[in-house]
Parts: sequence; structure tokens; C-alpha cells
Amino acid sequence: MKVAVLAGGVGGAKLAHGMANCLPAGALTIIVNTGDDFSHFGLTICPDLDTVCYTLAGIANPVSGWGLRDETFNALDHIQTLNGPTWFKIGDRDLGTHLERTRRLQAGEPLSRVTADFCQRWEVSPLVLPMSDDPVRTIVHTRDGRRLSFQEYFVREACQPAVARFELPGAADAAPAAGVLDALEQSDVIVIAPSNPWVSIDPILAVAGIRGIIERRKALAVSPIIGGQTVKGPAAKMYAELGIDPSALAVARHYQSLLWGFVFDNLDAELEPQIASLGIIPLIEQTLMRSDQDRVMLARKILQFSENRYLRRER
Ligand code: FO1
Repeated sequence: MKVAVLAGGVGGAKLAHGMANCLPAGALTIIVNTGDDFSHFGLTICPDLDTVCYTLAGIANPVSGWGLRDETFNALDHIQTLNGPTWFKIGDRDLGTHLERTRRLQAGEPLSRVTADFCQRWEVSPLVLPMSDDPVRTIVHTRDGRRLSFQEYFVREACQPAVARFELPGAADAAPAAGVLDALEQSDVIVIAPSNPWVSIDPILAVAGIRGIIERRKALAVSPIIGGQTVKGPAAKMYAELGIDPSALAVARHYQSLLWGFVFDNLDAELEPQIASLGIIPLIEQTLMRSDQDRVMLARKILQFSENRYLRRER
């Protein structure tokens, strides 16, 4: 069974890791959000790509989910002594990733090729694709009238400002990276990971051609909201600030035209009739991924659920 996963951030990386442990090499493609990318110290930083790749390589920081395990911060400490900006915590070895990626991008290579080479070095077997080689930048418009880049909002301002709306400059003109549309067309299952719908998944869907394929082929999404709260990050806070009651149901409605199936947590079991009434097949499971075993369990349940649908359609 061929699977394509749309992912961004730590939740997406965890499910991708679970999937990678359930599927043979060559069966899994992960299409990653690059709307979080930004330029810092003149370096191109791709947090979601790195989070996914480090997680799949088993070298991610197990506590934060981003950055590298057993990392040191000597460069950052030194920047501090020079009174430079230290709000974005780049570790010493992680800095090496950004330096080498920036060198190759400046030499004219596309991000997808650099990513593929890094993945080979890190022995990451699934195909990891940035959504696009063209720059797309998620901008957060705050209720107090500011226009913040995603990392300014997320890290520097710790998601404190209330959001008013999002803007995705570059998305309308961005071409999907080579392999993205083929992976979506050729997969038996498209999975939208439990990532932030507004700022991790919507940027992927905004890249030319991606939403159209998923609307036609249909996907299965996993709710990042459990019991009205986000496991990690500001998704629930964003729904509330945008005037929508944060819940798994709100996530199902967010993606409604794209979905055949929706996976949400046991804690929200009472939402089943409302989700089913949207014409979406519900799957109620433990969706919180605390351990590696939880990641594999959830991935296995999703694959079984998808196989059943596949078999039903074949009959
Ligand atoms: N997240 C933080 O909350 N604080 C940081 O200082 C931070 C640094 C960082 C460095 C490299 C990297 O790849 C990711 C980093 N992240 C940090 C995570 C990142 O901001 C978020 O995971 C995503 O952009 C949200 O999906």
C-alpha cells in the first residue's frame, strides 16, 4: 500500500515516524510544509523539514521534538555575548545543517534535491519532499494589527498575540516540488497528519495543484485537537481567536471537502454522530503519541482503517 502523508511540525513528524515503521521502503512519501521557513543570520532555516527528517533519522531531541538530541549551544551562547539575537535556539550541530543547506541553495540547487541528499546521509528511507522548491512564507496577522513571520509569532512572541488571519505569500505562484503531485496521484492513501490545520497543512494545500488532487482522491485526516486542546502548539488557541469553538469537529469541518475519513481521540467519542453527519467515516482511537510505540500503533490503526475502505470499494 502506497501512502502519502502531509505533515508539518512535531505531530506530523511523529505520525510519519510511526508510518515509516509500518511500511516497506518505497511505500511512504512525506510532503512537508515549508511555510515556516525563514531567513535568520542569512541562513535558510526549514524547521518542519528538519523536524521530520531528524525524527525519521532517530536523531531528534526527544523532549522538544525539534532540533537534535544531545545538542550543544556554544554558537548561540557566543552570539549572546555579542548582543546578537538569540530568541531562535539554533544548536551547534543543527547550525551545520542550516549552513550546508544554505550553501547549496545559494549555489542554485533546489531544496528538494538538498533534502534528498541529506536524507540519504541520515539514512532516512521514506521519500521526504518539501511541498515546493519555491519560497512560500506563512504570515500571521495579529489582532493588534501586526504582520509577523511565522517564527516571529511562534517562537519570538511565544504564540501570545491573538491571530486575526493568515497570509501565504508565494503560495499561489509556487510549483509543487518534483514528485509531490505524482506521490498524491499514485498513493492508495493520503493522510493529513495531526499538524496545525491553519499554519502547517493549509500552506501545503495552497500550493498549485495539491488541493485539487486531494479533493478528487480524498484523504484521511488525524485531529491535532483532543478534548478541545492542542497536544502541542497553538491550533486550539487559533480556532478560538478566529471565533470557532476548538474541537475535533472544527478540524473535520476545516478539511471537510477533502476527507473520506477522520481519526480523532477516544476522549472526543461523543462527536462521532456530528462527524459522521458530515459524510466522513469516523475512526475513534488513542491519538496521543507519547511513545514510539504509540506512533506505530496509531499508524497501524490508520493503515488498517484505510485497507478496509479500500477493500469495501474493490468489492
Ligand atoms: N521552537 C521553539 O519553540 N523555540 C525555538 O527556539 C526553536 C528553534 C528551532 C530551531 C530549529 C528548528 O528546526 C526548529 C526550531 N523550533 C523552535 C521549532 C519550530 O519553530 C517549530 O517546530 C515549527 O516551525 C512549528 O511547526
